[in-house]
Amino acid sequence: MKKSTSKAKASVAIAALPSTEELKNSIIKHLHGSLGTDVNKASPQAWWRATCAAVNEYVYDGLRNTQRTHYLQNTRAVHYFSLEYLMGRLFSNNLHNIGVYDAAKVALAELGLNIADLEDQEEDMALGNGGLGRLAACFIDSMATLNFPAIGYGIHYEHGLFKQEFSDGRQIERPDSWREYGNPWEICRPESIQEISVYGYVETTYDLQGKMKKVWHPGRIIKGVPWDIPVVGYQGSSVNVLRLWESRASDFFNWDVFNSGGYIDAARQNIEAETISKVLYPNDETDAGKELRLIQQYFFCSCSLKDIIRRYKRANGDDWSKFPQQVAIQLNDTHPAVAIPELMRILVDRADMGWDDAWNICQHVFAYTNHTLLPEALEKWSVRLFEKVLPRHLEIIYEINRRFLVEQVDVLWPGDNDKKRKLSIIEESHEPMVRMGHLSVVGSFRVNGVAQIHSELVKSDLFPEMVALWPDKFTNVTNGVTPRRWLKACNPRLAKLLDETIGDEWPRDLKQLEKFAAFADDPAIQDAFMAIKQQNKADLATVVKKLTNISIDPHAIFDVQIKRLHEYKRQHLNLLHILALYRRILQNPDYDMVPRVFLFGAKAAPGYKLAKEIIYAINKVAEKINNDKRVKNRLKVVFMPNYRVTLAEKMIPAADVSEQISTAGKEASGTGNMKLALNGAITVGTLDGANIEIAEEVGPDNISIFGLTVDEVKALQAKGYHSWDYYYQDTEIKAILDWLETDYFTPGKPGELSAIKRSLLEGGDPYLVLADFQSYVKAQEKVESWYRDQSGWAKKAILNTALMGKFTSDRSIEDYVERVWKLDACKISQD
Ligand code: 9GP
Repeated sequence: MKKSTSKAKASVAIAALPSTEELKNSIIKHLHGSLGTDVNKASPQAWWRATCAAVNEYVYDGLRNTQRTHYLQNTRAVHYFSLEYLMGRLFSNNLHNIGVYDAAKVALAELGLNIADLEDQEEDMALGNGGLGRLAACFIDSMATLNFPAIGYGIHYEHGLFKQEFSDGRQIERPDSWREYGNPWEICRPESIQEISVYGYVETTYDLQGKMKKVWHPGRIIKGVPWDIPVVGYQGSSVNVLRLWESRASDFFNWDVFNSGGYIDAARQNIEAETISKVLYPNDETDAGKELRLIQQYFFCSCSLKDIIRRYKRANGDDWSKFPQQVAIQLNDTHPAVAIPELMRILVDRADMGWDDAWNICQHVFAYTNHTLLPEALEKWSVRLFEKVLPRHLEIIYEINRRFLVEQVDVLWPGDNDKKRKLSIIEESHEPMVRMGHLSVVGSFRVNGVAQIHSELVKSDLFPEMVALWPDKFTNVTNGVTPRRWLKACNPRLAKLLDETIGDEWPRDLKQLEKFAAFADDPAIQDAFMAIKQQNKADLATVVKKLTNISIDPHAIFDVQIKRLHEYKRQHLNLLHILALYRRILQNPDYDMVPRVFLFGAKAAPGYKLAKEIIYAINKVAEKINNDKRVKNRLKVVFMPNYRVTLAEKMIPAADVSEQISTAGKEASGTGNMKLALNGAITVGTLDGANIEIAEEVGPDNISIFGLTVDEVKALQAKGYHSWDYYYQDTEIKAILDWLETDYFTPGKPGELSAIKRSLLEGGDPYLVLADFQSYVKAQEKVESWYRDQSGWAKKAILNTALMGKFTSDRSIEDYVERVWKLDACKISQD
């Protein structure tokens, strides 16, 4: 047995890695000493926990070294404020990143255990909805890997994203209790508890010199308890922290009520306080518009700011002048925008700083990432609600706005009231609203979109006047994904082939993949690549059978669409294409097509009716097609239940075709598109989000592009789009939509699937599904013709993997560092 006793390299936080033997001993030590059980009776859970504990010995070593080095060097750090982190499982990720996965696999095997069974013991940490939350998870991985001092801040939700089940094809939501029995990766830090205030009223007072002072008398105080999750950089680089706040009732407040005889009241307030971190809002790309959501946002921002200030003061005392040099705060969408008035409040009301100095600090600390142009996702809070929950903050926002309108807007556009109305942070509608997007732009020194085209649209369509005011404020950082999780860990067969052909540096330097392009025509590599895909597909077929009882043929094309369910993502366009193929097969029993399995994975926001109808329709169509003997297995349709990170890790390595079919201009970037192409899937996609940049990288021969461009979409909508014309002029479209209205797919219940037709016709087809339909069908035919030539396909797939180097989240983070954060990497020294 090869002993892995490798000593750490420079800037590696973990001093020495364990050998297989040492790991084995440590696992048994923890089984006895931490779990209180024994080898002969330990459950898989106990083994998993003991292994986590053994690994944590090294993780904590790295954590200590990282924190000590950052403290001693008083480093500038970035603080990533995000309401969502879609972490998935941490077991294999941490093992891979530390570099002990293989040793642990052997150690466990020698103990009679299969590492994959242990991996299955872990619940997904699903503290996010979709792309935005998963991006945050990739980013903290990259920041640690690249040795950037960084902390992720968020909420320690008791329940993450709901679990999805299907009942007769309909989505049912079940609570997700990811840490019901504790989570071995987190550390509670009661020594860093913070208290925050909400509700109440503001009193105006004057000191002896006649200076006005605002005093906020809060109505409630809530305690924030921090839980730290170590974020292990690849190959034992820095071990950073993700700090998540759990809400509890303040002891002080509680005792007060309790002592005055209000036991029931105290208990109720306890429950109310704990409700704040109870659940993640399951809305994706929609404004939840709930009081609790605003309190969640404020709760985690306030706790995090106080935590940052505590750390800053420990190193710098009361001298605020260095604050902007030491602290950068990245706002992940507008969700944490309330941090801007909160920092102003702390500086002006608590630290007695003048407004101008305080504002100057804010404007050098905050940066804002916009992740969407969808109007329904641009948060607005009613002034009424703000006043109730955060009365002092509303006053501060008014003052920020007043100065902005007078000192900036009126100077550039004197007397132009239309401009003022458009740019005001307060929207003067019948119900006045606080525009969090405007607040974020005004209060930040940098604003970025998440793909080139999206960043352009942020400037041209969303904030053109803000660009006129501050042209240098706006920039782009194209998203990326961590290749550690999304290739090395989830596709070990392909990772091994890459190691053997181009060396093993690629997980840390993804541009190395380019070397793999030289093998695209090599028959031996083509065979090896296709054999790996085939094995991955066979593995997925087993998973599909287990989860859905549907048998699929691993030799068919695996065509995958995995993402949240939303009209703009157009899962229903995919469905119309499936129906077109089915209809062709029924009309022509000998219809010649390469067998194809359409695989979906998607959750719909519980309140999003049409999205749920689309899930139902796909499930019903699937049921019919999968059981129709006339199809002769040319078509299969599978909707995987409970799509989540862990399922993505199984689907992505097995995909042949990647569906990225949003209406141009609607998908800000996408990141699933990157993961799938990285694993050798060919994209069928529109010129939207990062698809455009993927097309530039892989070249037109290796991607199947279709549909209207952003400009064409705008032109069509300006001219007037009439979806009925497509219905009447295209017999295939008409037949399919009419088919959905019959009871063919829902025997005895005609009209059950008619919601899609209604939205496409009476509803005006807001996402231009019918306009893009025929172009989509052609793009699919092109892909099919490519697949018929297996060697040609292998070449395209290899080139997809080889040319995706740009899309590592390491590159995104380096772009943030250069364009926004101006951070230095910090070499970690050991004890
Ligand atoms: O919809 C975008 C998606 O395109 C992008 O890849 C992701 C990460 O930047 O953010 C999504 N936006 C949201 O989830 C809400 O703004």
